[in-house]
Amino acid sequence: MVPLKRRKVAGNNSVAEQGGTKTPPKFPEVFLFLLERKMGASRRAFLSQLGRKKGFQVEELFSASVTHVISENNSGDEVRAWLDSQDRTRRCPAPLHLLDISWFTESMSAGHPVQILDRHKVQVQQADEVEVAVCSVPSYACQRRTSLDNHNTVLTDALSLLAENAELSDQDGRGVAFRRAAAVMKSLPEPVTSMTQLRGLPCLGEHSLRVIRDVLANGASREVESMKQSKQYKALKVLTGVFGVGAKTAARWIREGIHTLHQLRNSGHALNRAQQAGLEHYDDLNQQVSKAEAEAIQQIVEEVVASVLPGAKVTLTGGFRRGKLMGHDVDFLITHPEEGREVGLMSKVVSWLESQGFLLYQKTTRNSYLVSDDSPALPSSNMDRFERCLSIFKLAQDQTHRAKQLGALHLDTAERRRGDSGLQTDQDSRSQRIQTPGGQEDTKPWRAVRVDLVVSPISQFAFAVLGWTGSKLFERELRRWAGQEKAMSLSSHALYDNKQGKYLQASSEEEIFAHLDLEFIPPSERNA
Ligand code: 8GT
Ligand code: MN
Repeated sequence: MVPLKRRKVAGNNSVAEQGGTKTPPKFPEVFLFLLERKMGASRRAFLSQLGRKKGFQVEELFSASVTHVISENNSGDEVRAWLDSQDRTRRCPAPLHLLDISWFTESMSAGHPVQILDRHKVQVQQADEVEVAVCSVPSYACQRRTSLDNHNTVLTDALSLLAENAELSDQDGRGVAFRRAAAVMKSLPEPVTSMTQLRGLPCLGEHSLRVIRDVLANGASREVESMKQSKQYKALKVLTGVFGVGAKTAARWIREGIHTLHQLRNSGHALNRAQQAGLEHYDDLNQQVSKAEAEAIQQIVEEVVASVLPGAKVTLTGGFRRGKLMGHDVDFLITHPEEGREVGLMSKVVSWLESQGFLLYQKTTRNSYLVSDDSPALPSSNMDRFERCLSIFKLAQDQTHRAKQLGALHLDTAERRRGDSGLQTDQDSRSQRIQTPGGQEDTKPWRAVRVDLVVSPISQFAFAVLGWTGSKLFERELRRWAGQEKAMSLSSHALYDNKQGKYLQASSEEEIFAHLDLEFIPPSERNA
């Protein structure tokens, strides 16, 4: 039992540090700000202290988090004029209340925030746009439609760069905050030209607002520009541009003084197979993949899949499914309408592609989600079924060469159907397939493209297609929505309802959105 006096202090001083940890505020939704104008500094200090004693959060400085502005002896227009002079944008969903001191004193006597009545509100002549500001942008990206039509690319590029830098610097929390801010700006129906347009928008933290203000005022953000020029950022970009190199490895190399590919090659570091391939095909892999190239690869994958398992279905996922015209890789999801028929499919597809010389690199793994995801464990029978192949494809550059690649495939398919061994193609005949009619090898008539293949059983297909369509932030927000708002766990395999203690089945993306109580957002509007 805590002595009465101590308990009182602890209870009353909600914002005080208690042994290093903050006690939760009594009214977490309420942030008061007392206007000093006409009230005077000493009365303001006294009232602020009183408020805190009663368990209210009273802000010293006016900021985005304030929900109630209390003034004394000010007209509505005076309060309004003061508010307009403040550099502030508000967050959803808290409306900003402009209140008279009477609301404050009544709340103090009541010991809680009393209901706001008309007589508590300061009277403003013209329509108070701040008070009526509607919260038209919901705060989870999965509640919004975000097409590719971005009206604020300068702002979103700046915020995305800060996000990228944070992620490359092992600061994922900051990265997500900038990604969310960028996503809100992407969803806006028109270009932002003034800070007042940001009123009521969610997910815009102090730092993001500072960057936006800078861009609006000066055309660019000083912070972003100097970051782009920094040695650290440049080196992180170059090194993580090598397929198989993550932020941690890059940071370690930078600490050893490695900043360029040249230095990496000469460092004597033993690179793994993925990194060797990444270094070898660096230029190709850092060049965007076009929709036409993605479609050419799709045709190849479809041919191979059809010959290995007739009836199996190939779906192009990732950014291309969202309507993007360019991407950094090509993602495919493969399934078969009969549960279980997909078992063993991946290894056959990969052997085929390899035997035809289509793969410059490949690594097939059991899906790592099952190990790392915090959703409940899935039945172990699923464990070996969900396979993924990370590969680097060798794609012929032009139509003639592509036709040859496919032609060779057809030939082998026919041979295979006759019972010949299509898998035994040797290296020589493989390389012939990219030779010109004269037998002379072009100056590299092909390019390397990153391709991800995933095989899913049909029972998990809807979850897999939703999970692999992206965008990354949209996926993250879907999972956050599921967890925080619905007490459910969503993964690329399943949806688990924690309250009912059971998995919810779905055979389409629409059904998953419905389980989550979300309006269906089509792929083309998931570009958050
Ligand atoms: P891009 O056009 O630059 O390629 O962009 P993208 O296609 O949107 O991004 P991506 O990095 O290729 O990822 C595509 C989708 O796959 C994203 O939604 C991402 O969350 C998802 N994804 C991975 N890795 C994994 C993974 O290991 N498992 C699953 N289920 N999804 C993944 O990127
Ligand atoms: Mn992709």
